[in-house]
Amino acid sequence: RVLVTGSLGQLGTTMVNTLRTKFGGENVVASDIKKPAPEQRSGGPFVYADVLNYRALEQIVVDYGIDWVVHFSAVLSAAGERNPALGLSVNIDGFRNILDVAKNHGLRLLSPSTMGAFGPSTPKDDTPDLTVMRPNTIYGISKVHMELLGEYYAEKYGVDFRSLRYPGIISADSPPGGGTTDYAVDIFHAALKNNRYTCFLKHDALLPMAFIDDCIVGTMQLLEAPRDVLTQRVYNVHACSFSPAQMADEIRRLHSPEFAIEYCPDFRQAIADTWPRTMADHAARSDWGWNPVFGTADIARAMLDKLRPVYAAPNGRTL
Ligand code: VAH
Repeated sequence: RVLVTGSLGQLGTTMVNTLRTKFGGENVVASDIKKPAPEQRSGGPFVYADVLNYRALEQIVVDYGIDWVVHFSAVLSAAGERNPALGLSVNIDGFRNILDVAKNHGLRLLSPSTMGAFGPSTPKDDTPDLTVMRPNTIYGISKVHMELLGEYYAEKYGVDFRSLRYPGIISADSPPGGGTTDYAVDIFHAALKNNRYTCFLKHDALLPMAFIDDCIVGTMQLLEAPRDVLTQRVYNVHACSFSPAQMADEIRRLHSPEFAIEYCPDFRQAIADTWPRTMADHAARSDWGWNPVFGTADIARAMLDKLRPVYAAPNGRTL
């Protein structure tokens, strides 16, 4: 049985559906601290789980006979700069609770990391798995802590800890919350709604990105990989890199030549400035088969195709 924390978030929503299709609804326990919409309640168990409460987590693991945990609860980069105390408690204290539950109950633990774990002194092109890691955001600092503590528990207590450093993830099914890469989702909603977008990053802020389908396939691959094929515990994953201006060009090509974008960079540009432009992910490819298929144009097409019907509907959803 699998427990997913943060199951109502951008990644959790899709991951729960994928896990349920594969393992059966009852075998995937979705959890969050928010109240699920009715459709998010169907398909299998949903429980309240505050990652800051060790006992409550332990109770879920015992009651449901959990074997694997996919830990998606986190305060993302922009949200962490707005509220550092919250970032520290969820990303550091919450992770420690999850790790202790994994240790005490023999769980496999997949807890994603991020390109945000790199910092201003990290080489920006083809950033390797092993390199300088001195991030200057609460998010990055807490994710480096997560990687190191996970590795420590793996060495010392034999916890089956696995992690992958995601690029920005783009999806149409569930909104991202509080990230620096969120513009790459917002831009499609704005294009379809108003045919114009004000971007909080600069036109040339080139960042690694991946489409949700590739992200979930890869996460499942790492989750299910036999332990002995993994030569490391934390893997870079990269699919494509683009800037806001390049994505705006794709939208003009695929949606409307009149699409207008203006740039009003805010504090999130300073975060983006510290992240890689591209990441090297050879180990993920050779160890467990990471093989993303969506490039920049494919992502643009997929997002427009998925969101067009939403905005064509009389009560099109608003951003
Ligand atoms: C953020 N999307 O922007 C997240 C992320 C790769 C970056 O982890 O904070």
